[in-house]
This record gives sequence, structure tokens and C-alpha cells, in this order.
Amino acid sequence: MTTRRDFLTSTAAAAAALSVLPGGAQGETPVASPALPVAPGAELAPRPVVISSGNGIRGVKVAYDQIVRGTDTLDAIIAGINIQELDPDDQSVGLGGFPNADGVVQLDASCMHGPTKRAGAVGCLEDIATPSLVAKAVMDYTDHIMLVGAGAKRFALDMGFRSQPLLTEKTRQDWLRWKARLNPNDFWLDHDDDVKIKFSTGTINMNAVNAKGEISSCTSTSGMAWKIPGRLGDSPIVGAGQYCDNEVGAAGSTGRGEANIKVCGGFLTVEHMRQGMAPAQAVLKTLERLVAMTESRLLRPDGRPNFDIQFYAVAKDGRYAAGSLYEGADFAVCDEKGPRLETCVFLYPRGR
Ligand code: SD4
Repeated sequence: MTTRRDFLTSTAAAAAALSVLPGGAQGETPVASPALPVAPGAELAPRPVVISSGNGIRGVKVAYDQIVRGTDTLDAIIAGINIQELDPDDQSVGLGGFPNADGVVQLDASCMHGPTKRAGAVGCLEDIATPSLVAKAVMDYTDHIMLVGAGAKRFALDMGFRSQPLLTEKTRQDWLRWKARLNPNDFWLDHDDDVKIKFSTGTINMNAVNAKGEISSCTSTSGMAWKIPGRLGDSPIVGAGQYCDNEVGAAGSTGRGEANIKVCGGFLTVEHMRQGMAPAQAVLKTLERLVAMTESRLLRPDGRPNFDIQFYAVAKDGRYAAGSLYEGADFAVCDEKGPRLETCVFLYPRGR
């Protein structure tokens, strides 16, 4: 049993252990004890709650509604993620996702189901629009956790998934432009235009906790545009792209996967919550570690990373937050107040 005195002591210790908390995270109270399923004061955080990267604004509502009707948290968030995977206009995931340097769309996804402590993942999956569902099929129907490449595709076909071309006409045109602009001295003529290739939000991560405190997480992506064929990002890596522990919470990431992999950011964020940090503090602590692990070639003259990355976290008691290296990122939430975008806490203000 944790007494009130224990709680106050551990809270003070956790607060003291934290360095400066930029980005408006100061207001949050650290959780009392990792052993407590529901922290004191958590009655302010309603459950169920679903959070995701900003591009999941439609998906969090679908997932929330399903969870309220009794659907399992993992099935519900995958239904939310499927919306982006099947949307040809979202060029960061599934159908219409940016291809690799060869013009081939290779998709990554992973998921974790808190109540049963199971996980599944696929990497470099071609021709199947919903890698999140294939990752769940790996979890449901095999004794493995991760399948990649040709084996992942064969597995998906065996499981009844439909093979389809994933490169849309728009994405193919963007790829041709990228190729043509690569080298002014090659035999590809630059297109006679200055169309900017627009990078969309990039990847979807979604996490949910239901009224009973059951938690799940899932991440799906087409990865970095123009990547070297065969490249795996953080999204399919359990512990990096997403992680879920039913006793503590879930966390996931979007942004530069190479940076996340080195800090196992999904796992690390959940571990921060286990140590007593509130979600906002947990994501900021992970971002601080990530900056400390950034190699010098990726640092700007002011010492800050020349890329951005986000972490999303939900605690078992329903509190949630998302954090970004730089100010200005949004994330999507749905609870009893309905779907909305909220602002990420951050390490660095824009323009400073
Ligand atoms: C990756 N984390 O493959 C993904 C990409 C991403 O915004 O999130 N882009 O590295």
C-alpha cells in the first residue's frame, strides 16, 4: 500500500530529478508510484482515451467510438490507423505512401496488445496496404514477432490479404521529380517546373486505454521517402516505434526513425512513466536523451538537431501528452470531449 506520505516523498523526488521542463510541461504532477494502477488526481483524466499523431484526427474518433462499444483496444486503434493506410492522399503510410529510391513502396508497422502482453511487426512489406493488420496477424497467428520483406508478403497473402499496387500516380510523379533532381549531370532531365515535393505529416502512431485500463499501441508507416531499398525505420521495431506495458502505459513515435532507434524511445518513455513521471515529463525526458545521443553531423551550429521527432504517451490512468523537439507540432486526442488536436510540449521554441 502506498501511503500519502510515500506519495509526497516520491513525487518530490521525481520532481527534483527532472531538469528544466520546457514547453509548458511544468504544470503536471508526476505519478505517485509505478505500482499504483491509478494515480491520485487521475480522476481528472477520463478513460477511454485515444491519442495519435496529428494525421490520426479521423482515426482517434473511430477508435474511441469502437472502444466505447466494447471493441478491444488494439482492434479499435488499428481500425483508426486503417483510415490513413487506405487514404491515397496520405503520402506517409499505406496506399500512396512515398516509395524507396527504386520507386517501390515498402511499408513498416508494429503493434502491442497490453492485456495479453503480445506484439507483432512487419518490415519492408510490399503491395499490401494495411501493414498494421499484417503486424497484428503475425501477433495472432505465429510464434514470431517480426516478419520482413518477401517472407512478410508471402505470410500476408497466405492470411488472405489482397495484393495491390501502392504507388499512386501522384506519388510516382513525385518520385520521378526526386530522381530527376538528384544529379544535374545525369541523363534525367529536370522536370520543367518547380513543384515542391510535399512531405506530409509522416507515419501514424496511435495508443489507447479503455475504461478498464487495458492498453494497446500501434505504428504504421511508409518510412522515409526515397530510402535505400531494404531500410527499416523505427516504426516496426517494438520498443522504438511503439511500446505498451499494460501496468504502466503506451508510447510511440513519428519523425526521424534513425534517431529513435538509438534510444528505444517507445520503451524509454514507458519506463519514464513507470518511474513516476507524468506523460509530458516522460516524453521530454526521452527527447533529452535523444538529443544527447545525436551524432555531431546532425547538429546545427547552435547544437540542436537538424531534424524533428515526436513522442506520444498515454498512462494507464488516462493522462496523456505528446512532445516534439521543436515547437509547433500537434497531436490528435479523443476522449469523452470528442476528437481534437492538441499542442505538443517541446524542447526548443521555434526561431530561437
Ligand atoms: C521512419 N519514423 O521510418 C518513420 C518516419 C516518420 O515522419 O515518422 N516520418 O523513420
